[in-house]
Amino acid sequence: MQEKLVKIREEALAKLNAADTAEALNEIRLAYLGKKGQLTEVLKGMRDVAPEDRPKVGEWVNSTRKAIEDKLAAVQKEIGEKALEVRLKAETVDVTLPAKLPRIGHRHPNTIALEELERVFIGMGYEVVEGPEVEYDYYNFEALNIPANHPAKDEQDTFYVNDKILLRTQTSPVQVRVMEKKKPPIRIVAPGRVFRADDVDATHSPSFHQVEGLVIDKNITFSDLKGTLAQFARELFGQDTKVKFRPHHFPFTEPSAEMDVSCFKCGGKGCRMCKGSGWIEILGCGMVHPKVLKMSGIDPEEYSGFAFGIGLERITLLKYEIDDMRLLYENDERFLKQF
Ligand code: 2NL
Repeated sequence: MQEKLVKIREEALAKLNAADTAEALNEIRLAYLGKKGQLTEVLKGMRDVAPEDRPKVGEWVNSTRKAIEDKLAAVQKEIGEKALEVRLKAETVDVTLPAKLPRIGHRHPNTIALEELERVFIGMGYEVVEGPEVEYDYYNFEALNIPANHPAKDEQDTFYVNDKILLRTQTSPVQVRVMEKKKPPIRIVAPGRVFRADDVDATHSPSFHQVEGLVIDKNITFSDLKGTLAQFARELFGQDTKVKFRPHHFPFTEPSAEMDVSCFKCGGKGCRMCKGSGWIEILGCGMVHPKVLKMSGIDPEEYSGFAFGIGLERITLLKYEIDDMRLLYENDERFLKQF
């Protein structure tokens, strides 16, 4: 019996010394200590041992079991440490490798043009104001001297939410709200998205952007309008830029005009950019109609003012010599990353 136990121990310890994986260890554990293992078999043989020898044999069995268990634990620990070492080596991070650079976007050409425009007016003491894109018919039309049956209100020109609420067709309603709330002097620009029920082509879109401006104070004259807008044109298109005003009509201004700038590409000689005329149309403007002042609670006997409206996309297309407005809305990266 003792001999058998010594043999079991030596064999088990030798196998354990050679084992190098957790699976191998488990197999050895089952083979010697498991329910059908060799030591268990020996214990079953106790029946045939004389009663007076049983304590001694039991002790042998126990010491053999303990020797195998101790060795098993030691080898298990060793294997675990080796595995950890291998893993740590494999997972080494080389902190000297160059980082992956994140792709950083930039401002949309429309935003670049808008911020340039805002900068010019802020420099002249204007405040930038914004307002709702969904407006009351009153602020978009009525308060701007465009009455109920005016052709500018044609349903085909405007998106209506219901008969009192619509998508604004200009940013003037923002300025009307300021006139109602604030006592002059007023010097504001109102940039923002506007809507028209237009089909898409190279120069039209149902949603585009406008920058309107409004100045109201005592003794504001058409000279102030001309001087301000000429200065604006020079800052935006260069100091040599000339301006000219052509008579026009808007319901909310009287008199009204459209302003052209001398072509910044050819200097006025005539080229493809200005279609040979030497001039480029830039904005609409005029002296605020007395009726418009009155409706918003400003006394036209005491105050006067001028206003203007600029199509932002038009400025962006000119600035970057882009010939199709649709490019601004398609968000094609190959186009956008050029600016
Ligand atoms: C254009 C013309 C214009 C205005 C907008 C305005 C606003 C108020 C009162 C009076 Cl609150 N006028 N805005 C005036 C003249 C022209 O826009 O062709 N825009 C692209």
